[in-house]
Amino acid sequence: MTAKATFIQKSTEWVRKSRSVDANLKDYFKACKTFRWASVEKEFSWHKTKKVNIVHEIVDRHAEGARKNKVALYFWDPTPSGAHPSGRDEKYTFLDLKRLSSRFGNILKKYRIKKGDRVGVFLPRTPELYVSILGTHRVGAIPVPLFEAFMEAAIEDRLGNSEASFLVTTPELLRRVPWTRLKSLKHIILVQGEGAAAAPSLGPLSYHFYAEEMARASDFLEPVWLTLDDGLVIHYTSGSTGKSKGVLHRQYAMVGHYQTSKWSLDLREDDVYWCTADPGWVTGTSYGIYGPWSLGVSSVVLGGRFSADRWYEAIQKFQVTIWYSAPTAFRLLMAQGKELPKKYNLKSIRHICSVGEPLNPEALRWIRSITGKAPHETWWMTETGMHIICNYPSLDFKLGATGRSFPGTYASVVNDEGKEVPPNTLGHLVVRVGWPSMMKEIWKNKTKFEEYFKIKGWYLSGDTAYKDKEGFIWFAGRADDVIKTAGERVGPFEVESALIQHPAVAEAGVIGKPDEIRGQIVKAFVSLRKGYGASDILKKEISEFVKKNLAAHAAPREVEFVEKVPKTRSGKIMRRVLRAWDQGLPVGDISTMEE
Ligand code: 6R9
Repeated sequence: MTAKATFIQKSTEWVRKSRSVDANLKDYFKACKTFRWASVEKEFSWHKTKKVNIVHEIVDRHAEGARKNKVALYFWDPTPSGAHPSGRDEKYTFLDLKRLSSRFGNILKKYRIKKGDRVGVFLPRTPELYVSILGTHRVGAIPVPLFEAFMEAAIEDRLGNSEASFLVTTPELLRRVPWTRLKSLKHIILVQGEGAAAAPSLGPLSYHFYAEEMARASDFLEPVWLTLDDGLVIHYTSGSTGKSKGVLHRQYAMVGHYQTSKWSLDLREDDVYWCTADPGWVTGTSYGIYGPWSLGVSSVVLGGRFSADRWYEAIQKFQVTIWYSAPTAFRLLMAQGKELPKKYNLKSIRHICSVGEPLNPEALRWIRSITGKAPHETWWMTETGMHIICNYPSLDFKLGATGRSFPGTYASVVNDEGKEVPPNTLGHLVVRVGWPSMMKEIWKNKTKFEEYFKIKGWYLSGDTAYKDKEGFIWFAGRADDVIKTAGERVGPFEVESALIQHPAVAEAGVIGKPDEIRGQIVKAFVSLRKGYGASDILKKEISEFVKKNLAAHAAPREVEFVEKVPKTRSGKIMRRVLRAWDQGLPVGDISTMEE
């Protein structure tokens, strides 16, 4: 493996912590020696009762104890809508969530959804989304959360592959659900939004309205008791080849969510925590639902679109103490300038974490300048289910470094033969197998699952990295062609497949192009079919086409027309050549390229 240039600069600047800093994890190095995951199991009711269901651990046990009337969820969406002309500003206690998720569970039960069945949750970020996920857990079924931005092809892939038999959505989003092609789908619950008046015609499918069904359902439903190995959630995520993969987690993952939320997010009883991620992304479940609520912490959820004003206002309004967000969001806030944050009081913040892509030192410094706190990196993946490499509140760190292995895990850097490499050598970022939140399987794809473990004893992340002499791991890039745009994983193959469905496109090759705000943007190289002429209008049309058919975030922000898409003799698109073209660099060895 050869060292590649990356946009992370090796720095020697430190973020120093004062000795008096109060943190849940006081002595990182001691914890690395003494900490055992088994000790965390005692924090859960199932340790004594042997009755397992995550909804009991994150909702019911609080609702039945001292946290009964504590606010679990603060929901705010000031955007006016048909059903909510003055927006929404709501609070839900743990007891409320127990009752509501029991009602939803009773609806699922009525329609014979049972343990292990998959329930698609395709909703905007609203309290109903959280209630649906919790209710799904209550009956032991497996939620498949889907981003609101997904279009037909993405929905078809995910609901088709997971064979979901039940779907919760809104009348508006339903228009993008190709239900005639989803043979397993039996029932749809419509959460009324705007334009719900017209009852849709859904052929043989049964559909029902959320509000009506919830009003009729009982407030009580004992969770279906499971084993620690039973399914928890499926998150679809992109790889470099083929369709998206369904990453299935197990109930036992809660052990990892709990401890990382405690030590890395530093969550405490009186915190007000804001995770800005949508549950369509693993961050929005592991750390938007499971982790914080396993600790009984109050969470803020903000609905609607991104707006810098509203984000600052949310921090002030809820007196947010712990903020978990992503570099793209920090950069977007940064782009809005210094004057805006001065209008708000951001002093409540005690700790900030960042995830999804490398945090540039400028973004870190900027967030520190407006809040007084430096964002701390957390590196992990849909597949790891929980934080693996982090910077910790009580530990000094080097600006730009990804961090150190979470106590009880061991991340390292190896060469192609699986041998750990000396300091400052680039290699594959790997994790020693056996942490609590590791995925259980790739849904219906054993081969893909096994690919992660082809180096014996290690989980192969697909990232490249190096470790420095002090033991910090530095993320360098992806070893494969996966694109991270605004923190979201996009597989080039999925975008290429969408592109070639456009009548003008003969061939397409897709890469991630470095971008100041988004980290990377999706760039497509396209060759046209005979009879089509290159034009800016066509570029726009092609990009819109992907937006409409796949998802907005996957649509190419840049389209470049080429005579021919470079391919190997065996027909593989040479993205390396595309990247060189894009950067105006020499293309290197192209001896395997087709004539
Ligand atoms: C949680 C999540 C995983 C990929 C991962 C890596 C990138 C995540 C990062 C980071 C640098 C960090 N990534 N955190 N890169 N620094 N702190 O992001 O899951 O969407 O599956 O993506 O994201 O490339 O391999 P997921």
